[in-house]
Amino acid sequence: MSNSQFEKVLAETAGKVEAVLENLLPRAEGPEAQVLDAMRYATLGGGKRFRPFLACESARLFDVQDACALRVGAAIECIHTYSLVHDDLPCMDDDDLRRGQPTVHREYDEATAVLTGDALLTLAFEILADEDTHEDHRIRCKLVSRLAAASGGHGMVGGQMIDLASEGKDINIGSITRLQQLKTGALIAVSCEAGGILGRASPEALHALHAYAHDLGLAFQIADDLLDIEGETETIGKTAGKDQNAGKATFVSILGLERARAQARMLSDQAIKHLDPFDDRADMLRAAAQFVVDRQN
Ligand code: GRG
Repeated sequence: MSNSQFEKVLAETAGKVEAVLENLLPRAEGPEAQVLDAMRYATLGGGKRFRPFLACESARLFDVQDACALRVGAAIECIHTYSLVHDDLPCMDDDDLRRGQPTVHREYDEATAVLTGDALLTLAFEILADEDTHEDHRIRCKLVSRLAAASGGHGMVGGQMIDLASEGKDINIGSITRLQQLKTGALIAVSCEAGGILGRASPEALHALHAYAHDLGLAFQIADDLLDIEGETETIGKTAGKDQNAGKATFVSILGLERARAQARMLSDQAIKHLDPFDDRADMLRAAAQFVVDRQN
């Protein structure tokens, strides 16, 4: 499958997820309207919707209804968006541009950006806990518990903490791999796992999906590090060269451009191999592994 065919399907899924998010995000009304407006601004203002795509395509392997997978994808996107809003704050990465538009604290103010992230995080769990997400409360509970674990102190938040604590320090490839597995990889992994949970996948199938997501997440992060150096601000929608200018340790600063590129390709190939137990319904996931290393934004 060519990258343009893949991008077409990715964009179609993004459109469906946005329609679901548009409905699930509260209307900006009442005295609290500012935070509700900022939630809509942050969430509906672009983004590839790659994590919802992974949830939908993993769910497709087990013939899960689209509507359920899209709700789970929307919940994961709320968590991802919250992480971006908080990451852009002056106390963290201090960025002015995200998804090609001013960051939330720039468009509104810092307190509103903190509250926007908080409200998106909690909205994600409200969506998952709703009966419309799955009729079986045990499946809903499992989704809540897995997403909470992936997002929290031993997941994305933990990775962010290690990242902040590593600033200005010389860290090795093992440490950066663990940091990125938590910071970026955990949410990518749970996106794939969620499709399997919705579809009551066997432990073997869940294991294969997890192995795929592990390698995919690392390849995605290496590609992100490469884009920080090689991408243009207009194309990537955020300030290019930030990590490099801040002297941050990344896969590229440790491995160099060529070895980092080769490592990303190797991980992408390995991710595709993990999908061997699945039939051609996994072709989009195979194409996604190719896409992450070829993407320009
Ligand atoms: C603040 C709790 C907290 C966590 C922040 C994920 C994260 C942790 C920060 C984001 C910083 C960053 C740019 C990481 C690199 C990988 C990454 C998550 C890129 C952005 O994801 P994409 O490319 O973005 O999927 P879009 O805009 O397409 O959704």
